Amino acid sequence: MRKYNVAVVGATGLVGTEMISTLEKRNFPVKELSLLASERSMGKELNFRGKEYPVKVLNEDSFKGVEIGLFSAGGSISERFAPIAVKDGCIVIDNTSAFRMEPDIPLVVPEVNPEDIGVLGTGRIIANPNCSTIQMVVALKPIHDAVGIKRIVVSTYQAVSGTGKDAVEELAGQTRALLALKEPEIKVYPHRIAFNCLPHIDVFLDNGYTKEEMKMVNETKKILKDSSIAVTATTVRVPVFYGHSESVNIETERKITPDEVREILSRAPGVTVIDNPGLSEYPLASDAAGKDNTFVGRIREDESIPNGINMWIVADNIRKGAALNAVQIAEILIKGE
Ligand code: L14
Repeated sequence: MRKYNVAVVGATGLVGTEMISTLEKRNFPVKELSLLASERSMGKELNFRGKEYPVKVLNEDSFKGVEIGLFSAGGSISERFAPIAVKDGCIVIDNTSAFRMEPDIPLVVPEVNPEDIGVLGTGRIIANPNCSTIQMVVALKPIHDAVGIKRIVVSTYQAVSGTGKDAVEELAGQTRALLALKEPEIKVYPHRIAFNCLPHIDVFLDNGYTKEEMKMVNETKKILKDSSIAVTATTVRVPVFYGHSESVNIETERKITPDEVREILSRAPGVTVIDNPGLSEYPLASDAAGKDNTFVGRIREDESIPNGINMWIVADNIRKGAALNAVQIAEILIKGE
């Protein structure tokens, strides 16, 4: 079996380290692994398959001979280095929002639109969607195929790990401080996140929505290839370390019952239905953390309209929301080889 030279850009971050362990866990055929990060990570080493790999400083020559580049070092790094990698013949799987809405760049969730990945070929960019979008479309695609979705109203409850290590430390530090009756330090978010909910993820736009909310709106239409679906989102940061939760309301073209939704989703790739309210069983961020699948529960009729369903969708934002989705894209890329 052919093996591939792979680079991880942003290797020391939460998503980068998860990408490395996902490549290992899924036995991705890696020939040479190149771990790239900023100056700050100089001197660090990371383990892959029992061997220590030095972290190298990302520069313009980093992509010579690299076939697949998994990027998760922020939008401005992708904007600068993805075109350089592409020129060197590398396929960039980019986890930032830098290229997602470019018409010529595929935006892919393997369970939803694998046909957009194509074959390895020469250098180009494939975008990995936003974490909140990924888990939502994994659950909604089979329903859209069955009865057509007209409108989606989503509110998210997003973990701090989406922001990175600093934010994970900030939630832990603020929680410790408050329980010790000390003043919490506020650095990463505009307000205290411990014991709080912030209706503010990414920056605010002119229309009053956040960029995170508009990513959910626009990416959903692109991935489902249906610009007629009406989508509106409210994205909220909650004091959870790992796992995004979403309250999702859909209006469908044709009637579908909660039982039919459960039946369809129980057969859907990448989905696990947990829906026994009588036993207090429903998806929880604490259970989804560390798992690959997207979990769906609280499936019930929206009794306020003729064709409406409410549900609760949860996934590990670092895994399916980022690292796993990117590695799944790479797996499909090399399948055609
Ligand atoms: O990939 O949770 O567009 O702060 C940017 C914001 C990922 C999550 C993206 C967060 C996101 C992130």
